[in-house]
Amino acid sequence: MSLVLHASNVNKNAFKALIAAEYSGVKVELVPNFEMGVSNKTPEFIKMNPIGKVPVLETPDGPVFESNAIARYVARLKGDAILYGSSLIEYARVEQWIDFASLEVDTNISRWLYPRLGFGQPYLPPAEEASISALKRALDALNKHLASNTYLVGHSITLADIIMTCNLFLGFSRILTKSFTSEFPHVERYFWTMVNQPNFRKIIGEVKQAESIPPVQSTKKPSQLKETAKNKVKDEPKKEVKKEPAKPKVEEPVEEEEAPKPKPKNPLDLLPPSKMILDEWKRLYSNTKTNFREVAIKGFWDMYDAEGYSLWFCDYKYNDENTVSFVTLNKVSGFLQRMDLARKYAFGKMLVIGSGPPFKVKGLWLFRGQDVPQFVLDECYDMELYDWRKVDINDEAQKERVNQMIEDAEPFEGEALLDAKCFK
Ligand SMILES: N[C@@H](CCC(=O)N[C@@H](CS)C(=O)NCC(=O)O)C(=O)O
Repeated sequence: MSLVLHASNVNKNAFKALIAAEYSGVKVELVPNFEMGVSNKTPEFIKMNPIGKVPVLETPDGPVFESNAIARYVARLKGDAILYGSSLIEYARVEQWIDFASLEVDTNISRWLYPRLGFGQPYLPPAEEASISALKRALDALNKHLASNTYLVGHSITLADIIMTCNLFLGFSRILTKSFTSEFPHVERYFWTMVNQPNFRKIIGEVKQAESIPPVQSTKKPSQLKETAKNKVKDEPKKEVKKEPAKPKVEEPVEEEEAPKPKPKNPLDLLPPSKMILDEWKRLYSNTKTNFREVAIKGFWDMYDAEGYSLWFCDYKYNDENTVSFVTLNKVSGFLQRMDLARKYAFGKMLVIGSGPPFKVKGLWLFRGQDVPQFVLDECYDMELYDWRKVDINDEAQKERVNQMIEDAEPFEGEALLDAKCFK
């Protein structure tokens, strides 16, 4: 018998086991035609989980409920337990972060979100304030940890990352807007890196950050509200009306479905045509193996169109946090991955500089148009981790700096290069 997971395919608690299954090579199937509020109320379901909540995993040895327990079972099934670290202390830390993800992060996101959506606890402003400040405290601690760690434990993804990311997913997709999360830049980097890993993407799909905080919904249906008004007796003693917690129709907030809108044209496509063909420059860069200065750099300036394109230097704002080489390199790789959306309009070089920590990260970018494109600023949160300065190409010193960045000149500004990465 294979493992059958009872849940719908939009349930972040079910994602935990499904992603763990991808990493550990375990086959888990979602039960077909699961209907929230119906399938989990049948006597057969209640036999598997007496509280009637999802997810539940059916195993050859009987059912398991509670999503973290299910994810642990799946992660350990194959015996090698790659998702649990490689020592007793790592195992303990995986458990530590699983508890933190559940009790400090998920609890506070849920206490903020669900009352607004009209389920669970009634909406009470002081309770909301308390959950927001508890959530900020948790995210601040997580942010500090992630400033010098790519993952929660050790040097690869563990079950703790899977559970933390699924919990953050609920927040990022429903209530944690950019203006809230930008206070926690390392959490942002971590979250977007995780959800873009193929094993996460396969299960969660594309993630979009909430653009606004959901408005407070009434916990009563319009018909119930009418009833309340009708039945209100004049001399009824004044007492707080106890709100019936509304039964969730959906097990989890689901991305609201929007009618597909025609894709607006990127404003950069509306600029006057340029004589510079970005792909030609990228080809020249990639194909030049010798005489780089004479061939590629000279070719670059020959084709450069200062009206259709602009050049930008960027400097990482938090270089003193770059104390671990591979974490710094991962940060830069993540940035370049997230710049994928600008491939048609940009070319970049990112240098990781220094022979020891703290490493400096500096870059050079060529963008279509005269500004850093707005859609890049909006969609790639890494942009705000850097100071941006437009290159003045009439200044020979700046031009020479551009050349050195394109050709990975070493030493660069007197220092060795740890790495040079190219976005093309
Ligand atoms: N601690 C549980 C929470 C399960 C839970 O709250 N499930 C929700 C959907 S995400 C549910 O089944 N709600 C239905 C209900 O409350 O009757 C877990 O992690 O599995």
